[in-house]
Amino acid sequence: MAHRWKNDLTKEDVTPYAAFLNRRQIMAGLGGAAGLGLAGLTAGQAQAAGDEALEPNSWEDVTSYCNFYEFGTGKTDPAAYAGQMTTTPWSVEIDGMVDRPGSYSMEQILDAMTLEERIYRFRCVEAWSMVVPWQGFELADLLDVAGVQDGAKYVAFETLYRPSEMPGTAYKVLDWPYREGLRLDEARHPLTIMATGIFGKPLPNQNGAPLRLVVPWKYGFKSIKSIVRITLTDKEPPTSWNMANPREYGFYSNVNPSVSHPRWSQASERRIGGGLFARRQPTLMFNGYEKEVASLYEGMDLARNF
Ligand SMILES: Nc1nc2c(c(=O)[nH]1)N[C@H]1C(S)=C(S)[C@@H](COP(=O)(O)O)O[C@H]1N2
Ligand SMILES: [Mo]
Repeated sequence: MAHRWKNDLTKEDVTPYAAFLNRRQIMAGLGGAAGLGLAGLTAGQAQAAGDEALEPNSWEDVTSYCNFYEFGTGKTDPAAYAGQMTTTPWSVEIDGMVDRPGSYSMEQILDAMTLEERIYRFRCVEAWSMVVPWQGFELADLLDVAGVQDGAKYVAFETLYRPSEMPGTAYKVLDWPYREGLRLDEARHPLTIMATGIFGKPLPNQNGAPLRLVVPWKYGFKSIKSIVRITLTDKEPPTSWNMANPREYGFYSNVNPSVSHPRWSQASERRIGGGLFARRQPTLMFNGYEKEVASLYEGMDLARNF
């Protein structure tokens, strides 16, 4: 396909992020460090802490600490219950403002796409984060297969809704099916991917098999799982979390340390995976992808459009 991509975060590429963390952690170590648990660190140890923050999380972390409310609201519910979801056969309906609407089978999609790997930081609105090696393809490539028509401005996504295999949908915590949306330019951005795997293996069900969105500069809930419908539209689509609580969850949901969630700060995050150095770390604007995506929001008030 048109887009060729490689890891956006090789060891070399992430050095600026590590350096940023190191500065913060060294400063913290010199000042009131107790809260960060970094008192007494030498510069060398802080360096190691920064590097560690960029290592992918373990398979265990990524596949056992999950959010997938269709299987329950507990972090371990998806790993416990998502196994019953049937993912073969699978197809994705692509409709709305496209030249070639229709039902695209997973085989057709995989045939048309070249899978590659990218390591992305992943930041949940609940202020925890992970680093995940994904396999997938750029969403833009799939949109090109369907042929986006002039006038389309947004992309809407829907998750499978199959109550017989999804015990969590018995509870109206969200208005099922789970729905998400992006502006078309966000959807076409080369960082926006459709993931089909993690750690070189097919996606486990709890992580959104067989196909999920990953938008690394947005809070995790934008990364909708187990997608069965993609709709091109000229209107901002309704999204599940915004419908559930518009005060807490906006349409954009860009990672932004300076805009607090009403119930908790977004200034820092706890990296999942424990260990002495995996305490809170500062959250970066656009989750560290500011250079790549800030231009999408030029002239917008991000406190209003949160
Ligand atoms: N269909 C669906 N997609 C979803 C969710 C969900 O409940 N249902 N949770 C979201 C949230 S809040 C997060 S943080 C991520 C978690 O992805 P992971 O469990 O694979 O880490 O999935 C997102 N996608
Ligand atoms: Mo989340």
